[in-house]
Amino acid sequence: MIRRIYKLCLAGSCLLLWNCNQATVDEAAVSEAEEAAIEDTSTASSAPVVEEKTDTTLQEIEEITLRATGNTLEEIAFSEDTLEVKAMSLVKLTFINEGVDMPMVHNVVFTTPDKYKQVAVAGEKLGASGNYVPEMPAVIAASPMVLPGQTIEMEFTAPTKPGAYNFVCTYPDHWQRMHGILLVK
Ligand SMILES: [Cu+2]
Repeated sequence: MIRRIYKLCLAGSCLLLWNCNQATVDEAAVSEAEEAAIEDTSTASSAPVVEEKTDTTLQEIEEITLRATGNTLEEIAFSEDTLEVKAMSLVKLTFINEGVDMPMVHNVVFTTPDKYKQVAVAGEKLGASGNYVPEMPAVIAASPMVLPGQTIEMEFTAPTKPGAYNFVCTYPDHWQRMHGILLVK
């Protein structure tokens, strides 16, 4: 009887040992994978860190004001046809909605060159649930929707590459009259 219990114990401890070995092997595999993941992350994040260094302290600030005027679909317009900013500058935009009545809701969306119509049409399709601003690479920066009489302030970094970019209001049927050029110098 005692011998039998001993045998059982031996078998049990063997099983335990085997389990332990398995666990050790698995842990090693996991930590190797983790190390690889950490290495990957560090390599990937090293590039943007260098970029940040170039524009935080020396970034120029451009303060600009844009107004949305008019109180009907036939009148609506942006107060400026062209906004001019320096490449890579920090743009601080004050956007004033001078509309009075409720349908005069506006936003200002900055886009890559000649993409304002495409962005506005996609925004229109997206509708109110998406705030009329599509998630597209052509969108550089976008304000929230601004109600009649409201003023908002927003900030974004101007594109690195000089050129004639655009800005547009993506509220349905506004882009035809409400668009302009963001001249990046
Ligand atoms: Cu508008």
